Amino acid sequence: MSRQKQTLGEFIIENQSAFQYSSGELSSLLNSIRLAAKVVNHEVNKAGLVDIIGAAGDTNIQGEDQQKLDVYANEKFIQTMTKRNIVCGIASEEEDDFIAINSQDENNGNKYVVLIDPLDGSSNIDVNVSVGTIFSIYRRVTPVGTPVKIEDFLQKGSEQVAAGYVVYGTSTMIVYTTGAGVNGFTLNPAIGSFYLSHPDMVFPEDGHIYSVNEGNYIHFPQGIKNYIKYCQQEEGDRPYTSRYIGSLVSDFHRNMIKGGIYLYPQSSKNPKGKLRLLYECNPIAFLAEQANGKSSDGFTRTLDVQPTELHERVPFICGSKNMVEKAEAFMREAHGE
Ligand code: AHM
Ligand code: MG
Repeated sequence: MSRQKQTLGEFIIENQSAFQYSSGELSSLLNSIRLAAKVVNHEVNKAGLVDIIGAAGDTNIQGEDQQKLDVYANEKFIQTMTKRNIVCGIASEEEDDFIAINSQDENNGNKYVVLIDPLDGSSNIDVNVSVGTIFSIYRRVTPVGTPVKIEDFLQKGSEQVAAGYVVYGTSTMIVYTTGAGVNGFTLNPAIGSFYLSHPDMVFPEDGHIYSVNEGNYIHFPQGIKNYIKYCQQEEGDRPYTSRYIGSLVSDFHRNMIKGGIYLYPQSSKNPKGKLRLLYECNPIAFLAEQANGKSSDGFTRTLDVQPTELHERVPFICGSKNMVEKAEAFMREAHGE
């Protein structure tokens, strides 16, 4: 069979044995994410029909309440993973606390916890701009068959066993890693299957795109201001192109394919940045490193940060290796290092 025609389902099974902890459990988990992604994709694609089928908060023709899409996506992902009984805990950007799933049952041998941002960039939905789902998978650190605890979720990003995203864009894609490179699969909506379309994705080492919300420029640290000025200078292959969608998944996806850097730094408004370490930065950082890219807060590798709370935020700089290193050099210089 030609590799290009491989479906995601086939790919998951064929690569199961290459995974060091292979037991089929991770494959089932990835398959459940694949299924939920299809359901959410269907709903996201109807988002423009609000005038016809009713907006969030309305009651539809079947007497069902219309939900906001981020709430819908949250429920779908949690339901799919809970019903199939393949994880022992889930933490979601949409929930205040983590959810334990039969984890106190001593017959429950499930080892994995999932952290998820069910619909990232959801303010873009109303204007028909792409959004994404981001997920991150760890092995629990507490013993199997005992209740999951907060420490199962507060692991360093370097402990991830898998991570990925779904981008609901001009086409819908799942991109994921289990620590052996990054592969992308595109949904054929006519058939409802994801096909391997982007095998072995890698960041170009250098790039010409910088992605940052420049409206916050005045509040940025000096190192970031200096780096942005560097991107805009006319010298060598600069000035670079500025591209900012405001959907992390889409900005990252484009930068990985074309070469670029994404920055959401700390600012006087958001002293720890805006993005969440566990639901957004760690999974994207794992993908970046697996694709020969780099990710840090300007000083520390994202995957080395020890989380202290579920909804913690961190400054985030991620993308082509040489670009991230340049931004880090500007940060160090501004700190007098
Ligand atoms: P969200 O989790 O509330 O959707 O926020 C995350 C999003 C990212 O996808 C995006 O990169 C960023 O927020 C954009 O923020 P801003 O509008 O401040 O530039
Ligand atoms: Mg988010």
